[in-house]
Amino acid sequence: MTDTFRFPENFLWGGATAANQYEGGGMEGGKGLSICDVLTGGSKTRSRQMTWINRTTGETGYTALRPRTSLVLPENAEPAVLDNEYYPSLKGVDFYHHYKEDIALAAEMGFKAFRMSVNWARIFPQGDEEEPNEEGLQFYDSVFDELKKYDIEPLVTMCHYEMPLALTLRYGGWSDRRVVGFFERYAKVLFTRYQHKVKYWLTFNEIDNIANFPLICAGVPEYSPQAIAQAAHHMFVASAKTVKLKNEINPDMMVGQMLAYMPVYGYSCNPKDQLLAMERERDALFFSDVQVGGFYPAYKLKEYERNGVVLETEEEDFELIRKYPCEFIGFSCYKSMCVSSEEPEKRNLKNPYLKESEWGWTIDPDCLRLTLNELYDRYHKPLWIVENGLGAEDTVVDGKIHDDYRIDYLRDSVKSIAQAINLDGVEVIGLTVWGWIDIISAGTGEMKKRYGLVYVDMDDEGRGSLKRIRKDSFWWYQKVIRSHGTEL
Ligand code: BGP
Repeated sequence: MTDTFRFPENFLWGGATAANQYEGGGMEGGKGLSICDVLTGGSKTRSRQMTWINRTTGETGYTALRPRTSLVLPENAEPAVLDNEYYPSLKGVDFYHHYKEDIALAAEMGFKAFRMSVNWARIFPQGDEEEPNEEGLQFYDSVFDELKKYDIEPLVTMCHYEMPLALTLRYGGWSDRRVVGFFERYAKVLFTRYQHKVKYWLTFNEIDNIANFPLICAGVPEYSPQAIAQAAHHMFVASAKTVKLKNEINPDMMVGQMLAYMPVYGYSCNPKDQLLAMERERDALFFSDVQVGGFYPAYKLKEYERNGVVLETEEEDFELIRKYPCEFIGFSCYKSMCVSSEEPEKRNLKNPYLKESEWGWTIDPDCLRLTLNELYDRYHKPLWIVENGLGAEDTVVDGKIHDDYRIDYLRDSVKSIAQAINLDGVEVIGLTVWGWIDIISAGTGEMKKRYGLVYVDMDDEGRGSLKRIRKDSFWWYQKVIRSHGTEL
């Protein structure tokens, strides 16, 4: 094998999950409700819905959650868990009761890193309390201790597409400045308690997705440029304060940013297509420019001016943002996009050079090398691919799952990362394959959109034994890790 495929000895191979899709135990251990706990499952063609109850009349109902749209519930309606409805996030795939078994499987594959998230509402059930929920803290103590047993490094997201529902109802989520203080308190509790167990932290999962899903990303029901910009600003301030706090409590820890990144290709060599692609890439890069670069870029300030967006800020904000940038960049990268100046309203055109997954996501391994280079050139900070993988339907045949399609996808991804390291000199900390064990899909709430190297016996309605079964990709990844990426 040539040097092109050699990975550094200390490369952190592993897998990724998120509490709202994995953990379950949604009503146990004193946990409060999170936003996603009141969402039903959807499908490729049907959006997830928020369920609600009218406290006066007792009437119940459903409101669809659509991208780039405000969530408006009927008057007097409050989000609620209804009887006889299935809520994927409340159950996840029950890591809450299976964590020992799951971590043993991760260790068997040879994981060096394990990405997970702490469920904010398990620590602060309402979000605005003074004191944390000790039972919740103990749960994560047990999980981190179990990881330690196998020498697996946790990578912990502090807010992965969830926050206490009460923060949305009482404050409108991150659009309210007071939430910065609640997050600071939460961060302080996590850092103080886990400083000797967790080194790597990520603040907000896919922060740039706030522009598509302000409710899921930031607890903001309103979809407007003003509401989104203001909430994002508060998150930037919170991010800087989190880094500052970390330095004060224990500078050995590292706080990273987490970006959803998709290279955007111009459909043709028409310069107008390239300009449009540049603008679309900035939709994501703006967030790393602030959180990692430490400043508001001029292109965004101009856009705010054009759209009449006026930020409410405090004097110290910009200084904090400048002084306390994130120390590494974690990003998810699954696919690329394609845009044309002839149809600018279309956010993504079919790329004739690429195949697509069953869920219509392009299969484009080169997007990893492109992203790694783009981000490294721009910020010169270490990078971590914290999500990549293929969502596909699996079939169990005689108790086995032959998922060559997933192996093919991941093999090409690993090659692309190897090229960025060996040909381009990009500094890469690790790779945590998304949904290394089958979990609920964030976008559709389905179970059948599986990313796992380990199968979980459960269907879209939460029925099944929850038994864990090693797929063919499990053995493949084990080999890759053992050989430091030289045997693909
Ligand atoms: C990212 C999220 C994850 C995740 C993944 C796959 O956007 O950070 O939470 O689920 O995408 O998306 P999906 O589950 O919709 O297939």
